[in-house]
Amino acid sequence: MGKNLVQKIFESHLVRGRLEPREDIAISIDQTLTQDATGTMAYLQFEVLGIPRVKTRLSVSYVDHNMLQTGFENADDHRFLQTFAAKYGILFSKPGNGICHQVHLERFAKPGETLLGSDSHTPNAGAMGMIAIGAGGLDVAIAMGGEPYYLKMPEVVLVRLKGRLGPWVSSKDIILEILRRLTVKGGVGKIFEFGGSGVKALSIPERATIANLGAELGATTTLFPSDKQTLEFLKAQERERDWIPLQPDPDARYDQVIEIDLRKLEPLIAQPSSPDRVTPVREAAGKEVKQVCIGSCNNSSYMDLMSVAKILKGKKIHSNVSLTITPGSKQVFEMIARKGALADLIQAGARILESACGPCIGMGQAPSSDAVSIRTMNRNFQGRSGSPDDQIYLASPYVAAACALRGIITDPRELGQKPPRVPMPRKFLIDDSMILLPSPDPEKVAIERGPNIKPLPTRAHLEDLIEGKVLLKLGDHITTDHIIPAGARVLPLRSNIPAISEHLFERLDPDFFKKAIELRGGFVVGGENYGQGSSREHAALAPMFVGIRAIIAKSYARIHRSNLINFGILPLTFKDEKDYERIEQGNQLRIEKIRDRLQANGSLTIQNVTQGSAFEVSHGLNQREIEMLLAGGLLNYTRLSA
Ligand code: MIC
Ligand code: SF4
Repeated sequence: MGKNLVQKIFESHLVRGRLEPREDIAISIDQTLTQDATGTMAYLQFEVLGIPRVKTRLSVSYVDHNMLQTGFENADDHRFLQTFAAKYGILFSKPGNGICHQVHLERFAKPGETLLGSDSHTPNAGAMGMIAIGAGGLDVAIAMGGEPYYLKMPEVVLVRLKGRLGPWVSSKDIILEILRRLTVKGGVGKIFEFGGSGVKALSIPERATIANLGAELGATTTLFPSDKQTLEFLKAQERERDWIPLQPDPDARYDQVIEIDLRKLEPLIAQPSSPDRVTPVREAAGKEVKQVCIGSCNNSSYMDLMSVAKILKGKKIHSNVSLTITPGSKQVFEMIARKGALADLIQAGARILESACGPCIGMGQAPSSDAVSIRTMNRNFQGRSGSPDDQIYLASPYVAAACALRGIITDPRELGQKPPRVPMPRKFLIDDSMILLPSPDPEKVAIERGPNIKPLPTRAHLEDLIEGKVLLKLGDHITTDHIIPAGARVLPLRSNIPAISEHLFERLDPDFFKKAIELRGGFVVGGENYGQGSSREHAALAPMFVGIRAIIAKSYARIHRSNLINFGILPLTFKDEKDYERIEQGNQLRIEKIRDRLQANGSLTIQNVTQGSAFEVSHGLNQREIEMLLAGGLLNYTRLSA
């Protein structure tokens, strides 16, 4: 029986289990990446493991999120990360070198290898034919310690592309079309493997746009073959030696097949406030636009920005529009500068931002009240931009450029017959001077810990009885941005759990933290896809810190469910969804004999003390997860089994 590409890479990394859908497996990890907003926690956790040097082939620590230095906090975190990397054998990508996913694609992603990253858009590197998975920081810490990564073998979906994209239609529209069809939970438990004749014409940056946004489907990852395009890109990055060809067998089997005829696609746009609210641009056309943001880890490549510069060259953006440009990396930044494209963007009226996440995560550039903002990014969850009533639309650089010129939502096909041509450069500008190598004398390196770096909160083993109030009852698709917001105010507290916990659920209930502390914890009830979006483990650490021991929801997003387990919080699901309807905020709940029931792998009964009733919940935990929970989380579990 022929193998698909996912099976081939998993097979060469399989440590435990069988490669059948939904089987528990463990794979070895070749590379890891962290960014500063999740990295500080990941490294504090790695430190607890007591291992002198990382055991991975390559680990890179990036600084790209917490770049506004309005106080000492972010700069302190950067110093901690730099000294930590030097001591423990990790490459350190300095602030200014670029956004983790773009830099990793340029300099490190390698066909056939595995990458685990503490950021949900790690699958970006799947464009290079590698298995790249987003996870919580603790999972990444454990992988740096040489342990395999555990997951349920996902189903493999073949996305068969045929034909070629028409003028002004871009790879962003391919993934927006998939989001339109499958929604933000359509990819949970799945890997999307791209194939078909239409793949051949897509360059690596175009593939990365798709793989990156695959995270919004809830997918485990997205994977492309390694072919001529891969070789061409690696050659241009002076990394030809990293290339191997990788294709599925001709008779490979897939669990599902999706077909997309590229000729039929048109420019698309995701409307506020979910990446799957996709419609043709022409249907949203005419709305007044006040802000356009081009860049982020999506669509910030050299080719993306060159094409925007060519569209804007010699023109002026609309007087009502604020346009920002974020080059994805120093490589991109310097190349557009040397080519003169940067000057074209500046003359057109663009505001140039540093190579960092910036507006994408609300680190500046919050739009004006109720304004329509067109962004080439990957997330438009309400309020993420920093303005509570934001109207964020997601679209390609072509659409963004057209909107910046006209000041209204505009189908880029109105700009002319064809977009300007931007070929792949034969050579990218290679300068790795902002990637620091680890110290050859690690014992001499002292780790700098400013006052913002607080010790890791710990937790004892799981209680046998959990009792408390339903502190919050929520609907479907609660994102980790709802649970722990990011943005300029909260992000600097990522290495300080007591302080960040004060922001827990603040956008949904400003008194949540006070209530949880007074009542010493309680329960949170959620709907479908609870915890979608970011990999931030603070969305589990902060609940743990305030004493929450169980969440009850209809279903969970993959990374958040793992994070809950990692920090000893039970991710329970309703057996009968009517029980979700019955339960009310403020109800007193009680779960008894938890340890015995889990040890016997049985379901749990929740007594609703207020209503005088009881209902059953399932946990769906495997044996390893049960043991982790009983131990009070992954760190305790790992130390016990060491
Ligand atoms: C995001 O896009 O939400 C982030 C910020 O990059 C997160 C990571 C984080 O919260 O630090 C992600 O995608 O995992
Ligand atoms: Fe940064 Fe935004 Fe990409 Fe997250 S999605 S890594 S915040 S640019």
